[in-house]
Amino acid sequence: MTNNWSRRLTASVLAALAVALLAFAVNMLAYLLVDQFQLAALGSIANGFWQVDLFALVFIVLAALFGLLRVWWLALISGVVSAALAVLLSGVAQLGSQAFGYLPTLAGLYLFFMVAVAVATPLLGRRVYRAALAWRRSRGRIALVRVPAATLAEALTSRSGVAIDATRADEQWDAYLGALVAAGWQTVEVEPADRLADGVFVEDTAVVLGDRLALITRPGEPSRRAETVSVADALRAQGITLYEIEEPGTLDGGDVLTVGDTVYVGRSARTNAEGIRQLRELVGELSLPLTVVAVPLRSAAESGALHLKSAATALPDGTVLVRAEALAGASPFARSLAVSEPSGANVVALAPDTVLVPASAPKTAELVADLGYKVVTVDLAEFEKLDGSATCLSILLA
Ligand code: CIR
Repeated sequence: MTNNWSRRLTASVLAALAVALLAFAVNMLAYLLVDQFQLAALGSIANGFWQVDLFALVFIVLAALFGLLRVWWLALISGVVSAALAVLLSGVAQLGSQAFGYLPTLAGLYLFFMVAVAVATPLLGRRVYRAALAWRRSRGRIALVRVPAATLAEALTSRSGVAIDATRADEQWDAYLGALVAAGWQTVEVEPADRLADGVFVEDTAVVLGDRLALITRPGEPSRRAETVSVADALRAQGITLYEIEEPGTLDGGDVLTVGDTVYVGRSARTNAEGIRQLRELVGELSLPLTVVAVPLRSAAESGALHLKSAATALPDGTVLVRAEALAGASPFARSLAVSEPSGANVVALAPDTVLVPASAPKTAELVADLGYKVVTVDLAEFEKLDGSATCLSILLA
C-alpha cells in the first residue's frame, strides 16, 4: 500500500470512529433521558446498539475512502445513507427478511442514532478526516500549506474547458507534501477554507523577507484577497512579524523570486508598480540587506507565464532556470540556464542537494539531475490546469 493510501485509510477509519463513538454516546444519553436515568438498563441498551454502530462505522469508512467526506453536502448524504443502511443491515441480521416489514419500527427505535450519524458525519467526521490527512510527524524547517478547497474546480484559470479531478488533486497535493517532508520540512496547515477556491496556492499571499519577517501581499486578483487573512494568522502563530502591501498596491507572491540577496519582482498583470514600490520602500525602511530588482514580464497571454516564478526559479546554487520568452527585456539574472518546457522553469529547492521538478517537465528534470542534484518529481497536473506550479503550493520559512 502506498504511503498516500495508508494515510487515507487511517484518516477514514479515524473519521468513522469519531462519528460512531459520538453517535453511540448520543444514543445512550438519549435513551437514559427517555428512561429517566435508569442506569441499570444501560448495559442492555448498549448491547442492542453496538452492531448497528459497527455497520455505520464500516459504511462511513467506505464513504471517506471514496473521497465523499471532502465536501460537506456529500458528507451529509454519506451520513444519512450510512445510518439508514446500518439500521437496515442490523435489522436483517436480527430478523432476516422480516426486517423489511418492521422498517418504520426500526426507524423509530434508531431515530436518535440516525440523526446523530447524519449530523456528525459532515460536522465531525469531515474535520477529523482532514486533520488526520494533514497530520505529519516531521520536524524541521516550516512549509505553510493549505489543503485544496472542495471548490478547487472553480479556481481561476486562463485555460478554457479544463476539468479538475478533485481526488487526483488531493493525491498530487499529498505527494507534494510528502516530498517536502522527505526533504526535512515540517508542513503546517493554514486553516482550510472551502470558499477560497484558489486558497491552495498559498505562495501568492505572503513573501518571506528574512528570519521572522514576512510581507502579506495584496493579490492582484480581487477574488483572492480574502486568502491573506488566514495565512497572516498562520504566520503570526509562527512568531513572524508581518508587514502588508496596501491599496492601491498589488503584489502576488508568485512574482517574487529571492536569489541570494537579490529580490526579483515581476511586473505582471497581478503585481503593479505601486506594489513593487512598497516592497522596495519596506526593504529600505527596515534596512534589510536586500536589493529589489523589478523585472518586466510579457503578458501571460503571450508567454503563458502568469507570474515571474512561472518563468524563473533558482536552483540551490543560485542558477536561475528561465523561460526567456516570458521576460519583456534582457535577462536580469547573473547566472541562468534556459529551459524549454512550460512548467520547467518552476522548481523548488528542497535542500542544498535536492530539487523538486514537476513531472510535466522531464527534460528539465534530466538537466537538473545532470548538474549533480537529486531530483524529486511530483505530478502536479491538476494544479497546472489552474495556472499553478510547484512553488505556489507552499510558503517556505527558511
Ligand atoms: C490564479 O490564477 O491566481 C491561480 N489559479 C493560480 C495561482 C498560481 N500561483 C503561483 O504560481 N504562484
